[in-house]
Order: sequence, then C-alpha cells, then structure tokens
Amino acid sequence: MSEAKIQFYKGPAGGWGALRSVARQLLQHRIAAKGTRTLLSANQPDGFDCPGCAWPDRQHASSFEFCENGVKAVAAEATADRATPELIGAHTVTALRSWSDHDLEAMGRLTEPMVYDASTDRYRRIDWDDAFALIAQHLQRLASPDEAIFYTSGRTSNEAAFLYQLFVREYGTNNFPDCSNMCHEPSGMGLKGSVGVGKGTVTLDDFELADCILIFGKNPGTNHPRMLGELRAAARRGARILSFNPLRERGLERFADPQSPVEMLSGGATAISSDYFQLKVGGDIALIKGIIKHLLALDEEARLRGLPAVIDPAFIAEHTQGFEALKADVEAEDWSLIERESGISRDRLLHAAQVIAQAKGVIACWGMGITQHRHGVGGVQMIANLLLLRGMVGRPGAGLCPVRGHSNVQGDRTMGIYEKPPVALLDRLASVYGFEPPRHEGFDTIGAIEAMRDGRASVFFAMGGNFAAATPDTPTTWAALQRCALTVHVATKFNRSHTVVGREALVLPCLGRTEIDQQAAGPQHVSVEDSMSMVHLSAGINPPASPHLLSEPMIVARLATATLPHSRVPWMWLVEDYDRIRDHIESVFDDFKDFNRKVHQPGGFRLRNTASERVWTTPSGKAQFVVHAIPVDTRVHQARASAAETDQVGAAVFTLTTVRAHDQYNTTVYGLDDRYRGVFGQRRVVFIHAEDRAMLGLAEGAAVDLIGAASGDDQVREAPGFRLVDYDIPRGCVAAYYPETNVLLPLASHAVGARTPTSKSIPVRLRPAQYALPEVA
Ligand SMILES: Nc1nc2c(c(=O)[nH]1)N[C@H]1C(S)=C(S)[C@@H](COP(=O)(O)OP(=O)(O)OC[C@H]3O[C@@H](n4cnc5c(=O)[nH]c(N)nc54)[C@H](O)[C@@H]3O)O[C@H]1N2
Ligand SMILES: Nc1nc2c(c(=O)[nH]1)N[C@H]1C(S)=C(S)[C@@H](COP(=O)(O)OP(=O)(O)OC[C@H]3O[C@@H](n4cnc5c(=O)[nH]c(N)nc54)[C@H](O)[C@@H]3O)O[C@H]1N2
Ligand SMILES: [Mo]
Repeated sequence: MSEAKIQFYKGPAGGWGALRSVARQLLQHRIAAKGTRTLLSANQPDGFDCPGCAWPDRQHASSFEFCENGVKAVAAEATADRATPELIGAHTVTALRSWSDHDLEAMGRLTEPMVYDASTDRYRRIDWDDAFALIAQHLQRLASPDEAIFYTSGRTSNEAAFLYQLFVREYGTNNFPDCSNMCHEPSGMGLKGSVGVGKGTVTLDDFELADCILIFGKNPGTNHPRMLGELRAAARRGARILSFNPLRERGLERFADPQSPVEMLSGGATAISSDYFQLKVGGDIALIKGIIKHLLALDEEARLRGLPAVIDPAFIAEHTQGFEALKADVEAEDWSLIERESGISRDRLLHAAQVIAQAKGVIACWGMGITQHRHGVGGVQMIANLLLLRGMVGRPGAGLCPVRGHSNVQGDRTMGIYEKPPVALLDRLASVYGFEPPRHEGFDTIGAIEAMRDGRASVFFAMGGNFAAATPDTPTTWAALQRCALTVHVATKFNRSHTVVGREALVLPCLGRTEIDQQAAGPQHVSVEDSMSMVHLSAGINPPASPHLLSEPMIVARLATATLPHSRVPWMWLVEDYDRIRDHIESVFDDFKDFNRKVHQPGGFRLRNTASERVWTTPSGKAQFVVHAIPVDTRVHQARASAAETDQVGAAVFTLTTVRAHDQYNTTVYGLDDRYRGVFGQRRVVFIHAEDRAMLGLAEGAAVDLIGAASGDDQVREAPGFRLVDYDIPRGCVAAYYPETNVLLPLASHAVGARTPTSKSIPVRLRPAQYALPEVA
C-alpha cells in the first residue's frame, strides 16, 4: 500500500501509470488459478463478461481490450484469499463492523453459508438446506408478502434476475429495490417521458460517426476506462468533445492508450476534451438552458439572414411535441440566473452552442453527475431537449447515451426487477405461469428503508450489493436493517452490510462471473445486457472459489422450492440447463423471440430500441420537449439562505458532491489511491478551491469534520476527520469519496420523480477537526 501523500498527477490517463498499476494488482492479489488466462478471457466471445462496468465491447470479440479497472474487478474476484467461517467467526460482528471497507474486502472470497449467532455475536457455518428452510419459515409466517424486501445489485445475470422476479412475484410482492434506484433511475424516468424508452439510443457504431460528443457528469478514466478508447478515436478524427464537469478529471483531458505503441513509447497522449466547462455542482439544467437559449437565437439570426436553420424544423414538426412551450420558457429565462446557477458565462455558453450548431452528429453521454440530484430527471430531460432540437435522436452518429454502471444493471430491469412493473409483464406472468402476480407497486430503495424503519417490513433479502453502505442516511438505514427479523445477503465477498444484522442473519456465498457454473447439463452460460442494449453470453473459466458455492439461479430455485411448495414452476428442472430458463424468458418477453439461437451467435444481439428508429412510444406518440425550471429550491439553496442570515464565515455552506476514487468499485475499496486526482494512501480527503480554504482560515492539508447542513433535518450528521486538498473545483463546491460520506445525506433528500438519493448535492459545513489526524507526507 502507498504511503499517504498528495502529489499532483502530471501524466495522461491510461499510459504507463495504468500498466504499472495493473502489474501491481497482479502481484498484490494472490490470483487463485490461471491468473493471466482469467484476464485475457474477459469480454471474449467464449469468455466471461467483465464484471467491471456496462460499457459495451466491439463485437464482443476484439483482442483483449485493456482496462486497468476491469483488471482490478477480475483480480478481486479471482483472489486466492478466503473468508472462511473460521476467519469471520474469529471476530464478533460488532468488531467487524468497525473495520474499514478495504479490510473487509481483503479477507477474500466467501466459502460457505453462514448464520449469525446472537448469543456469541458471531457468524458460524450453516448447511444450505437449513439456510433455505430458515428463510422459507420467515417468509411463510409474515402477515403479508409485502413485509419482505428483495434487493438486487447490478451484477446479477439475466437468468438469475428472471427467476428471482418470478419467485418474488409468485410469493406475492413487487418489493424490488435495486441499485438502479440510486443510480440511473432518473435516466430511465426522464428518457421514458422524452423519447418513450428508458434506455440509451446509440451503439458503438454511432461513436465512429459522431463529430461532437458531449459528456456530462461522468468520469470515464476511472469508471468506464474502455470508453476512453472510443473518445480517443473520436478526438483523433477531429470530433469535438465537450466536457461538463465541476472537477478537472484527467481522463477527460488527456489519454495515452496502452494499446498504442506510438503513444506509449513517445510519451505522447491524445487530448480528449476540446473544451472543458467547469460548471457548479448541480448547475447542469441552468447550463443546458443557456446553450438552448443561444441555439434558438442563432437559429433566429440564420432565418433572418436566409441561412440554413440551426435547429431541425422538419424533425421538430414531424416527430415532436412541446417545442413552442420549451421555446417560450427558455426565451423568458434570465441570463443572470443562468450564469449564477451554472457558474459559466454567457460567452462561454455561446461557444458551446456554436460547436453543437455546426455538428452533423451529436452524442450526449452522462453519468451520476446528472442523475444524483433533486432535479436529476430534469437534467436528463434537458439533455434530451437539447438533442431533439437538432433532430439528433434516431439517426446515425447521434443520440442519447446514459452510461450505465453495473455490468448487468440494465438487463436486470429488462428482466422485470422493478418495483413498478408494467401491466403487460404481470398479465404475461399470469397467463404463462397460472398465478396472479401482485398488482400494486412495491418499495424502491428509499421506500424499503422507510418500511423497515417503521416496522412495515421485517425480512430483507439482498441478491448481491452492499445495501448498508451504498444507501444514504447511514444511521437511519442501519437502525432499519437492525430492526428486521431476518437479513440475508447473497454475496461473493464479506462486506459492511453483513455486519448490520437483523435479529437473525444469513450470508450466502455464490459463484462470481469468472467461475465455471457446473449444472446437471454441463457448464452453463449466463447472459447480460450492456449499456447499449447488446445482449450476449458470459461463461466463467475458473474453478469456483469453494466447492460449497451455489450459482445465483440455483440459490433462487432452491429458495423458491423451500418457500413455495405448491408452485407449478419447475424450479429445479429449469436450473439443470440455463437454456431452459432462456426459453422461459422468451415466453414472457416478446423482445427475446428466438433468444437461445440469437444469444448463442458470437457477439449476441441488440434489443430493439424504438426511439432509435424514431418510433415514439410516449402517450402522444411523439418525442416530447419537457420544460424544467432552473432549480433554486434544493436543500443546498435552502441551507445557504438560512446560513446567510447568520453571516458567519464558519457558517458557509458548501455543496458536497460524492465521487468514486480510482481504486474502488462502489463500496468495494481495492486500494487507497486515487492516482489521477493525486491522492495516495488515504480516502478521507475533501477537495476544495484554495480560495475557499483560505476564506475559512485553514491551511492546505488541515483536518476538518464535515457537518450535514440540510435545513429542516433534525438529525446531527457528522463525518469526522477529513484532510483538505486544494483542487481545481468551482468555489462553493467540495468533493469527497463515497461511501464514507453517506452519513451526511438525509433519507428524505431524493430526486423528484425518481427518488434517487441526492448524492451529488449534499449541503455541508466544514469545521476544524475536533481530533487531530495522523501526520501525512
Ligand atoms: N472502477 C470503477 N468503475 C465503476 C464504478 C466504480 O465505482 N469503480 N462504479 C460503477 C457504477 S455503479 C456507476 S453508476 C458508474 C459511475 O460512473 P460516474 O458517473 O463517472 O461516477 P462518479 O464517480 O460518481 O462520478 C461522477 C462525475 O460527475 C462529476 N460531477 C459531480 N457533480 C456534478 C454535477 O453537478 N454536474 C456535473 N455535470 N458533473 C458532476 C464528478 O466530478 C465526476 O467526474 O461507474 C461504474 N463503473
Ligand atoms: N454517496 C453516494 N452513494 C452512492 C453512490 C454515489 O455516487 N454516492 N452511487 C450509487 C450507485 S450509482 C450505485 S450503483 C450503488 C451501488 O450499490 P450496490 O450495488 O449495492 O453496491 P456494490 O458496492 O456494487 O456491491 C458490492 C458487493 O457486491 C457483492 N458482489 C460482487 N459480485 C457479486 C456477484 O456476482 N453476485 C453477488 N450476489 N454478489 C456480488 C460483493 O459481496 C460486494 O461486496 O451505490 C449508490 N450509492
Ligand atoms: Mo451505479
């Protein structure tokens, strides 16, 4: 592990730094078997889908696409370290709860099912049969199935997700909170309203044709490194890449492709962004409105001078609704409000508008910087408005590109992991399986926490993930989970959530993506759907980390058999051969016609996306312009307004945005470095503008506590002991890593129309730390 230090990172993203880091990963992780083969088999036609992210691969067949963070994800799963019941049972759960995320992860792979013993406050081994019987007993005695909650993280395969939703609906509830609720929910909701489909409209081929790529609130250098390959190729072709991000992110500036001998040997790099707009955190709606306002003015000017239109009047007339309302709203918008809320000047926005006006193919990509706000849905719909104005949806080289996180988060939704299931899905389940599925909405993530907190739900089951760490309002969430009669986690690694137990608790170890899944009919494939709706197969190649692991589909089948003795679904027959599960998927989802044949072809197939064909499945049958006001009512605005009344420097309210470091995968902390941001050997840092720091009278490197400042919140929220790091970030904004900062976010602070926690805009104050931090170089 590196010594703790802050050191400016001079190089490009990728390059030798990335190669060195991979080499270190390989040395550090004792890789169980055939380590290199594991890495070379990621994203190959007959290998496994990389459990890293949801960015697609070319044909799923190109030579090994180098990805440093994919290597980390694969190496972490293939580790030779084992978290056995003995190792875990050597500590009390109370003691384990105080370990760092990094130390919990470093114990290695889970090997056997474990049950929590309250009398000793420890986990111990349990048989699989007894574990399923215990869950069945709890589920069967609930007064209503709605008192049970079934969470899903986004690594679960289509086959496992399909069986899981089938079991849970036959059991009788739609309580399906999932990681999507905390992630791209606003993209799904926003896009459904704007273009009728809650998914992106582009494919990788469009990236080859685009001459302008907009990147909002996304850090590809760390979170989707393979996306940099696409951006680099576009930049070299002369495409304009505009980045909109409060932080200077290295991967958006310069990238050296480790697969390019010239760049590696010459020390060269490709400049990625042609322009970088360092807007204020939460300023995206204001900023996009400014660009649209300019575009409309440029169009008017062109019209008066008899020049070609800047917007696309034919597309707008034929394909859209709501243009006049949007135009009136934007034209009435005040430039001073736009500039104040976005932090970007009218002139700079004119430049952005001119670049967009001249482009023939515009793609807009976005990530968590757009969605995790109170007005996340509005942000997504403003992006859609911008593209629709120029007819940039449903034509080659153009379109909408929400960049999904977890490798199968999109597929899980397609398979029906959704607390608001469409009526058509429920009708089909009823006709295919002969049971009446529940018709009312279930709990999303926020709803699930509220229900457990209030005693309306008492069994919590998680298919993957780390619910106790990933969710907001840590004290409330933990108390909610601890109130449950039973908590169950299906997982590959021991994590924080397993230490936040109900009165009874189970941890069930499962196979990972990289492992051979042997069933009666032989080794099995699973399927996944990437961020661009490509569905393809994945098959593990490593021997399982332990002979006691079950696959996720098998866990669901055995749980269903134990819980629903009268079920007519042939659970155990289905999991003998996953082709049978795929046949069932085909009988429920029309888009999966001929599923087995199509998915067994190399590269798989693309699911239909009506918006990319300009078929608009909105209520009006048209693509919809949607008006959104510039937010001036968020918790940050409210907290600032009340701080202004007290007028003390110490009362200054900052907008905290929470981001991922380079060496983490969500709540999984592989290492303590964030190389591109110059942070080494530590995670408790706050990035701040030097003048803000000086205004607070604090030195660089000073220790501070973060104090939650949401008005109307009666909880005291503190995250103690962070080091100040001067950073290129707008004044008034600070950034720190997740999940350490989740204690600062009130449960009630979530997105309008999507209920996504507002992890990217948390009002905080900074106070000199009450306790000293250790010395740092
Ligand atoms: N290695 C690795 N890969 C991952 C993950 C991981 O943790 N590690 N996580 C996976 C998951 S589940 C997801 S969802 C994705 C996440 O991928 P990203 O969306 O890239 O995730 P974040 O780190 O949250 O970064 C968001 C970016 O938004 C910027 N930002 C913050 N606030 C604002 C704002 O108000 N406006 C704008 N325009 N920008 C803002 C931040 O500076 C940062 O660059 O990555 C996936 N891939
Ligand atoms: N403050 C703040 N909070 C956030 C975010 C943020 O940006 N800021 N981001 C949000 C986002 S975008 C997301 S997606 C969520 C993530 O929330 P989750 O998806 O719940 O969390 P992860 O950290 O991805 O889950 C990691 C755990 O998954 C288990 N695991 C790994 N692989 C497998 C597998 O193949 N099968 C099974 N069963 N288990 C497996 C391992 O035990 C590991 O410990 O967090 C959200 N929370
Ligand atoms: Mo995510």
